[in-house]
Amino acid sequence: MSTETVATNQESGTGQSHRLRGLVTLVAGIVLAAAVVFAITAGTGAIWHKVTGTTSAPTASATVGTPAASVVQVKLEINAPPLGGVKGSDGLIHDAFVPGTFTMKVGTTYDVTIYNYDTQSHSWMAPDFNVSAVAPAGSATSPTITHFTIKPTKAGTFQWFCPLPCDKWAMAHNGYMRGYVTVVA
Ligand SMILES: [Cu+2]
Repeated sequence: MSTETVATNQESGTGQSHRLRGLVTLVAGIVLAAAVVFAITAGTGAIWHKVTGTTSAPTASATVGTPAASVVQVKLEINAPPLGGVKGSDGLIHDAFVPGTFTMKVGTTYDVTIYNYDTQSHSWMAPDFNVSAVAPAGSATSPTITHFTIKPTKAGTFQWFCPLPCDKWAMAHNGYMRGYVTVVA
């Protein structure tokens, strides 16, 4: 707005003073904007520090009466190099989640991470755990990373499978595009 005023007054005799006033307004505006940005940044920084301090407090969960829950990390790899899959009983390399079968404990929280090295997407679906996690297509050098959480509530053997059309043989064989999770008490 101030720049326009400067431009229209440039031809008249008072152009110089208007121009100066416009400049002063502009500089003042910049200084004010910088001060606001600084204030916001400083404020955010202070809040961030506060939150970090609170969450890292080791006694935080104990104060609310719940036992400190440990989260177990589980890594699943699809077609990881160098093989790019798992050899089947037919002698061919097939699409596979590795591991395809594993054991979990009732009440424990598992943070599962899927690394997909395949150039097509796959999915880890287990209705018993209410999980349907799609792992988007990646590559041998740059796998996609997908997270999901499981907290088993009852013991038993539960099937998981990849519902996306992929390697037909693998989809029909446990340990490849389907498998079991054994939950123990
Ligand atoms: Cu699949």
